[in-house]
Amino acid sequence: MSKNLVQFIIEEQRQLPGATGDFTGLLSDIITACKQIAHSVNKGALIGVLGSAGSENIQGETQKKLDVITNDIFIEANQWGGHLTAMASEEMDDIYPIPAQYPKGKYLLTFDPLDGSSNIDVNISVGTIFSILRCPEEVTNPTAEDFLQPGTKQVCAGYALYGPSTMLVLTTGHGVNGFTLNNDIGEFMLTHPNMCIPADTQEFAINMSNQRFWEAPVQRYVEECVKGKTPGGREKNFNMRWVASMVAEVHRILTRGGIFMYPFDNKEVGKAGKLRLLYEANPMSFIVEQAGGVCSTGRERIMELKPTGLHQRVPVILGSKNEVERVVGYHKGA
Ligand code: AHM
Ligand code: MG
Repeated sequence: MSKNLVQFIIEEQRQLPGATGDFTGLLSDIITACKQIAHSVNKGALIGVLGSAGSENIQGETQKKLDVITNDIFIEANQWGGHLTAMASEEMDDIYPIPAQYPKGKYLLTFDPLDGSSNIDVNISVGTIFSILRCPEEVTNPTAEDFLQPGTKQVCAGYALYGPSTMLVLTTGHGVNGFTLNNDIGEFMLTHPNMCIPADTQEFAINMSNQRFWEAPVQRYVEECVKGKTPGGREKNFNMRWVASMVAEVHRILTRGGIFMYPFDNKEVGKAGKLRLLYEANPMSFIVEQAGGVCSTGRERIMELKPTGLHQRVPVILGSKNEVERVVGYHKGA
């Protein structure tokens, strides 16, 4: 029988001298949260959780009922265990310090509880993204500033994908492993060990409706993909996908390769892209790089950016090495 996620983490932790089990405890709380979210997402209309919550988050986006419910699930599951000092989420304006009645721990947790939530009412895959950072030493009353660490400082990153099956994909900096939820026994089982992204691909993902707002290097890359094996194009033909759920796109890329772009655009002044650095771009970059892929804004490696704000947005170009490097090369030449 394959091992479950907690067994896997305990075995990984045994390799690390001085490990206290704290991290395993935190991960097990995160797993509980993801199982609860899977349950809510799966029951959908049967338990009345679809539709709008009638509120807006800090990004000015209308919150779905499930955005709010899943945010609460994540907080409830992770605040009591004594592993965290604070949390930050896409759905909360400010950080969430661990309330005084619970013990505090040494980690910080950032998350997007339900990414791709515009898909929820139409029953298309959505996901949860999370990232674990160390709380700076001797900080007991954390501020947003303590979260502003580059992605290279992440201890762990993962996502849960609520699709035809529920999966949890994870890295602690030693490769990427995927686990599938066996609903009969309520455990995530190791089904996709050592996930690797092929260096080459013939599949790209981008929201083409934003084409007129892109910069020249992305215009050029996509134009060449679309032309394929015709004059002015490439040596191969390309296929295109756009699920509008980053978790589903990244999962596809981890499974069969591809390139995903939510690049810089000039659609709205002051928005350097759509996706958020701390709880979307950084965790996905950690996973993709650990699987042999590349992640860039077009100009810089995402994980080396020094964050300036909790909800900062960044351009994201990630996936198969040779294609991402090509796009980065076009930026250099521009
Ligand atoms: P969300 O966090 O508000 O759900 O937005 C993030 C999502 C990504 O999952 C997806 O890649 C992108 O936004 C879709 O954007 P668009 O609506 O432009 O297709
Ligand atoms: Mg999101």
